[in-house]
Amino acid sequence: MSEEIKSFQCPYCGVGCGLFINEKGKIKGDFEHPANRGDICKKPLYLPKVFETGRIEKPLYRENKKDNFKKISWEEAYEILAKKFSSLSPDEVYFYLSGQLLTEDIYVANKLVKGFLKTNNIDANSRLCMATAVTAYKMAFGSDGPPCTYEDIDDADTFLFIGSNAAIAHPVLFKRVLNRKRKTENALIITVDPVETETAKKSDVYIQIRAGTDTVFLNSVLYLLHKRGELDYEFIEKYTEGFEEALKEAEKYPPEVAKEICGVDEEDIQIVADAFAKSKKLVSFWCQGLNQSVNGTMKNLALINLHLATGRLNERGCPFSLTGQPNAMGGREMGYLTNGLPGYRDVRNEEERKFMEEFWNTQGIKDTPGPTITEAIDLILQDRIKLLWVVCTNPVISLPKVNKVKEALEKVFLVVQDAYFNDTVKYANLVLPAAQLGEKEGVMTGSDRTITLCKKFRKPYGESKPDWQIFTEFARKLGFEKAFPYKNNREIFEELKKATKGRLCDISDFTYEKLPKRWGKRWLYEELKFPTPSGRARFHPAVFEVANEEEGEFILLTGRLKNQWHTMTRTGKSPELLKGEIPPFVLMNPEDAQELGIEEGQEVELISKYGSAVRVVRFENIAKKHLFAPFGYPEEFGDLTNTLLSDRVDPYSKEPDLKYVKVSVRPLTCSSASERLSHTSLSCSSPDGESSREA
Ligand SMILES: Nc1nc2c(c(=O)[nH]1)N[C@H]1C(S)=C(S)[C@@H](COP(=O)(O)OP(=O)(O)OC[C@H]3O[C@@H](n4cnc5c(=O)[nH]c(N)nc54)[C@H](O)[C@@H]3O)O[C@H]1N2
Ligand SMILES: Nc1nc2c(c(=O)[nH]1)N[C@H]1C(S)=C(S)[C@@H](COP(=O)(O)OP(=O)(O)OC[C@H]3O[C@@H](n4cnc5c(=O)[nH]c(N)nc54)[C@H](O)[C@@H]3O)O[C@H]1N2
Ligand code: SF4
Ligand SMILES: [Mo]
Repeated sequence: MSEEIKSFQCPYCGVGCGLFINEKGKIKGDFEHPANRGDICKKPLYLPKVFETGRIEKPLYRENKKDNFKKISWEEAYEILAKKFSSLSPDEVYFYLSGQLLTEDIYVANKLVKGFLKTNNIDANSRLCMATAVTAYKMAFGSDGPPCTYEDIDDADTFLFIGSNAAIAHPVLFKRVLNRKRKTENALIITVDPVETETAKKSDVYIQIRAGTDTVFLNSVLYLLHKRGELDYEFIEKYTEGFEEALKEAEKYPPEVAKEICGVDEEDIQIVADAFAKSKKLVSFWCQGLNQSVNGTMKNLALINLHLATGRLNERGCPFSLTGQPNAMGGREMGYLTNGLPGYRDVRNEEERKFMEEFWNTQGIKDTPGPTITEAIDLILQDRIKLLWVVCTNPVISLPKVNKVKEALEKVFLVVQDAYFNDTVKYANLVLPAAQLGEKEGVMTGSDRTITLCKKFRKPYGESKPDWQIFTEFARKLGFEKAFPYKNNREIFEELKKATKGRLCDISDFTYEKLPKRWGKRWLYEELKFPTPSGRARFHPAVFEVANEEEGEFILLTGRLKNQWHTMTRTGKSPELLKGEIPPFVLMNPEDAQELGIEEGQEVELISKYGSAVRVVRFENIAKKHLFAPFGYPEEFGDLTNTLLSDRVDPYSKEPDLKYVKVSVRPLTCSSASERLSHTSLSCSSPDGESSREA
């Protein structure tokens, strides 16, 4: 793309499509971008209409949350912050970032927090998203980063989508898969999901699995392939370690055992085994159906085990974790989680820590990871964290166990740095207006490691500023002028890229002018040498576990809507995108509904150990005794889905179990069903006459 063309990476999903805005202000797909080659989905088309709707214009402040906000200047905002920080110890403050920030934003924030405030109290919403995939990739391959690229779609014949509804969550990528299928003889798409999603409907095989049991299913496939002698024993011998232990665990689950646990047929296990044994090239995609689980790391490992055991890496296939957010990858490269440092470094590694101390010309980076965001919520309630700075994420809607989160947000001194008035602002003491996409410049990394420059094409709204600039100015206010000299984003990029030199994610020779460009080889582990101590990829026993802390007849799953982006601060303002997605609904199996005397369109109250929410019932082919509710509706649409969820986490990745909670269903009586489907009001009475909202 030439200089004049205002190109950028889509601010929504991790496919990382290259887009541009034309002279008429319309957003189009960039034909020269390798991620999408001109393709685009519906969501970004409506961005220009909401650039200015509901934006935060000026810094706002109130010491007491009961008071109204007062408009203040940036200088006053920094004064307030500097005063607060000087009265708190490093571990009494906490930063909560986002995979939707630019890499430059993330780098500056992380440098300030870990390098100069000297606390590792920093995490990101990737904790709710990619933390599990990061953990599993590191355990198996010794390093993070998807081993393959989108080009691997174009010569594969078999695709497995497990715990991924890519048709709506990664639509341009899914279209690429469908295209490939159209052109390929005997191509096969298999989807494994408790819900017959749009992805499942467009697949050749749909396997309806009981939620939470993927580890068993995938172990069973491994068992079966070994029994049939269809593993790639040469590959296992030459390039891996730990096979025997992994197999031993898998042997607990012969198909006749697994089918009972997973609620599938033996034939389903055979189909997937055949695919791994016989296809020419098999790419498996996964996302939150595997990651957001108490058993998430094990689910990931069970899938990676299958790839290792069948030699399905590089030309023969790959395990491809789909990243959710547009720059979750950039965040990972810059080490924005509690343990990370730039260049895929880790605070626990002395050499890596020392390198960054020298690089930043500082000392005393802490050698233990900080608490994760769900742990930080507890620490707030224990009065051990007193200031929370939330950047580019909307935790009051997206964190689990919302009632507890609200209690913490009410208690803490809350700084919200956002482009829009989101629901978290309601709990803030200090609000900092951030410039959004198009109002700032910097880079993002998509799912397959391609880095794209997002150019600036409009003035920042009101007094809003780029996130990197806010952190830079605040760092200077604290006296760190020398370490934060940045006058523009380019200076930051020039610095951060040097921190990656010699690392797996080496971008030290990248320049803004030569983007988009992918880091690493097409196959990250092309020579089948892995950054583990032995140089081999590692099998791990994938041990099955499922939460059993609640009672309730149904398992509630949560996830995404086709045309909405998370908490709807932008997409929710577009009537075109809201069509068909409100009122907030829950998917239910018609047979389950019949047993409870529930009609389609009827309102029900979902009740868990942690809270309740009213939803309109829609029928879907979903596993019996399972329900699925989208999570992102803001409070103006009614009860928050996440009030129902527990905050238990996967023990390895500390990613919350966002896709599994037991609930009971209470039918509410309402007027006619068809009417209910078309309006958004959620007020109606339960059969015994009391108001459901107060119940
Ligand atoms: N339209 C749209 N697209 C998005 C987003 C958005 O908000 N809207 N958000 C982006 C982000 S950040 C992310 S992380 C991705 C998420 O993308 P996905 O993970 O694909 O989307 P989800 O709807 O969260 O969950 C995927 C599927 O997991 C299934 N599932 C639940 N439990 C299990 C289980 O135990 N096993 C299996 N096999 N499946 C299970 C659910 O039924 C659901 O269909 O989407 C990205 N793309
Ligand atoms: N139940 C349930 N809960 C979930 C999930 C689930 O599947 N089920 N999924 C989880 C996952 S995978 C994710 S990724 C999270 C997403 O959850 P959130 O991150 O909370 O959701 P978003 O709506 O994407 O929030 C982004 C915020 O950034 C603001 N923003 C946009 N651009 C900028 C900018 O340039 N700068 C700043 N400072 N602000 C900006 C937006 O206005 C918005 O308030 O939700 C998680 N929560
Ligand atoms: S597929 Fe994802 S990155 Fe591409 S245009 Fe759609 S939301 Fe944006
Ligand atoms: Mo995500």
